[in-house]
Amino acid sequence: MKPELDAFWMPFTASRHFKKAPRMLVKASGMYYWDDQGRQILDGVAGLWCVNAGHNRPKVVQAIQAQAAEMDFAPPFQMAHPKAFELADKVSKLAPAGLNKVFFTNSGSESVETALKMAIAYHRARGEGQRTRLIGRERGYHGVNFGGISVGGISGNRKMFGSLLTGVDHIRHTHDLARNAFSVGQPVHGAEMADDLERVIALHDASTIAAVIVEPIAGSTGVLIPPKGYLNRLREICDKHGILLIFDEVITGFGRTGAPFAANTFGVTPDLMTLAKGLTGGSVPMGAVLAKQAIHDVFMTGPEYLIEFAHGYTYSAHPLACAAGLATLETYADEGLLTRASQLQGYFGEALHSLKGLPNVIDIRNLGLVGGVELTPRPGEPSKRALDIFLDCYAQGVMLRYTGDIIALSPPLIIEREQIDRIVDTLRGAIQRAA
Ligand code: PXG
Repeated sequence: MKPELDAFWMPFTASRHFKKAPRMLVKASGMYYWDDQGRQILDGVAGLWCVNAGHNRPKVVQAIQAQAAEMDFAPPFQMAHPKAFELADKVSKLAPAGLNKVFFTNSGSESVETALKMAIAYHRARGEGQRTRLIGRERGYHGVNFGGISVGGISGNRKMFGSLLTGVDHIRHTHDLARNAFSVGQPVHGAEMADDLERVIALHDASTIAAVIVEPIAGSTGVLIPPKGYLNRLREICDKHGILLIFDEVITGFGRTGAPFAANTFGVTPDLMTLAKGLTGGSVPMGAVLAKQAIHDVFMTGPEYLIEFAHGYTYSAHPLACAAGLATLETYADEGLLTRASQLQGYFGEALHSLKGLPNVIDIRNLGLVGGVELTPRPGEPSKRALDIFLDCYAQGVMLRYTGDIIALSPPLIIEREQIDRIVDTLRGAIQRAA
């Protein structure tokens, strides 16, 4: 290992393995990265599910540069700057009807913590302070802070960190290979899996439950598309019992599913929605929570000179992030990117499903411009086959993601058909070689 690589303790990385053969990116534009060897790499995963408009888009670059020169920072507590209001207004107009309040954070993890706190505080403010319990889902990913890993359903992210939040429970995940393998778009079977929420409610009593949080499509655990009717059923059960429904749209937000948000695509509106990633296209860290008017308004009581919601971050609505967010939304609008996935999903899906029949491929799933290819694990070496495929693709100049033995695809929404072909052809070769 080169000594200069020693100090950086890397996030979610097999760091000793990485530092022996680093994959170092130094430049990006549009659909491509370049590495430190000058190789061009096609980005099949939008950086990390975030670069939805493609890399280094001119409007975004200029907006960040101009903002950095004009005003670096403005305190967000008891002070503000105009772009924060402008961006909140634009995001609220883009959001599903009713989600018209916007609280800014700096990441998806912070958005999740913010939404969970909002849910508990909301019930308390309206006199139901006993509603403190939070319900997540197996195989859910909601970032890495304590609230997020507590409602999250990934044992690897939980087991090292003690007892987590109390008062959390989980409903079952929706992955059902036996009935739904090789589904195109939403799987047909499994709406009834939402009834698992009734089981959890029967155990704890609805009067103790503040909120249910789910990703409309579970991204990190391998692109699990919700069965038809499942999210509607969750919505109905939450309504019946006075429980808030939170959609974590950190990945699915900003065009990934073919509409601005997965809530639009699936026709189900949550009470709170967490966002990050595509909000600034990854250019400057930023997240947000969208809330229904009625949730916000419950806090607006008491003397006007007092702070209503004791929560926020030094960098909430940071000027650089707001400038980047405004320019990113403009780029989405200029190029129709927030609905582009709906035009490409047929082509993308067909290309991806052409991998059916290759050795070890046990499922292919897709919706909008997100896809997953699930493989049988090598005996005794979980996730190694997918790692080999990921490394092989990277060596061929295509960057993908893997999680467990699942290859995940979520390219920038500017992708062209030839680039879809290139990604799928490269993946085909790598799957064959990893047999
Ligand atoms: N919620 C969801 C649904 C996410 O996908 C977060 C919250 C946390 O966001 P931050 O900005 O705090 O990282 C995420 C993040 C992967 C992968 O490989 C996915 C994420 C992050 C890192 C890796 O699938 N999603």
